[in-house]
Amino acid sequence: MKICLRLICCILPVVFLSACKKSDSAETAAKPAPSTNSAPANPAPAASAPAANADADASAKMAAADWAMKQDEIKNDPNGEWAMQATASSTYGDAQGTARFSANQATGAPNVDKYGDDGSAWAPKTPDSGIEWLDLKYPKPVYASEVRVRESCGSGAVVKVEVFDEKGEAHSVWQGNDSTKDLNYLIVKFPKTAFKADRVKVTLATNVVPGWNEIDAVQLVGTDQP
Ligand SMILES: [Ca+2]
Repeated sequence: MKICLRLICCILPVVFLSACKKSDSAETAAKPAPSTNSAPANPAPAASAPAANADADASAKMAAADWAMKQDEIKNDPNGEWAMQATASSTYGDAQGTARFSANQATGAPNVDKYGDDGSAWAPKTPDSGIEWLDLKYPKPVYASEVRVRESCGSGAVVKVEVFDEKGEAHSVWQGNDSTKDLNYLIVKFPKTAFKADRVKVTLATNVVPGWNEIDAVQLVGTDQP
């Protein structure tokens, strides 16, 4: 199924893009919840519209620069850490270990450069069947204040983010409508936890965004001190 999609992608980029994109209905409904926001949008490649003028080119360049700056800032955030280990509800092709699309592809720093189907991200077994989750472990327990989920295909399907205390108890830090589009972060901010967390669970409803929903990386942000 996915191989078919890739073949189609080579021939018909338009078809491929629509498979990874949020549906129109979801897009219009998407309004960032007060406690979340996305990094500046990853601008789509400039369309070959002959009407494109210098102003449009300039603002597209500015938006692209803005996106790149934000991606770099997050990647190098001294208070951010990347997962060292992950498990998931399912994986594409039952990928194990560090195979393409395995849960472990969501560990470490982001390594997907382009929005679309990519084995350097985690993908669940099926594109649209419903609830799926990714459970990530971090090297250093921190008093957490933010989780950043880098979505790389079928963005917008995250419905819940939880962090775990040292006793293994889950604390929901966000639940709502994910407004992330294209290759970008769902940014979940919350009051700093009273406990140290070293585990994050991200839950998706893959049925809300048609096509494959993939996660490249998840960053936990926090400090040593409460
Ligand atoms: Ca990755």
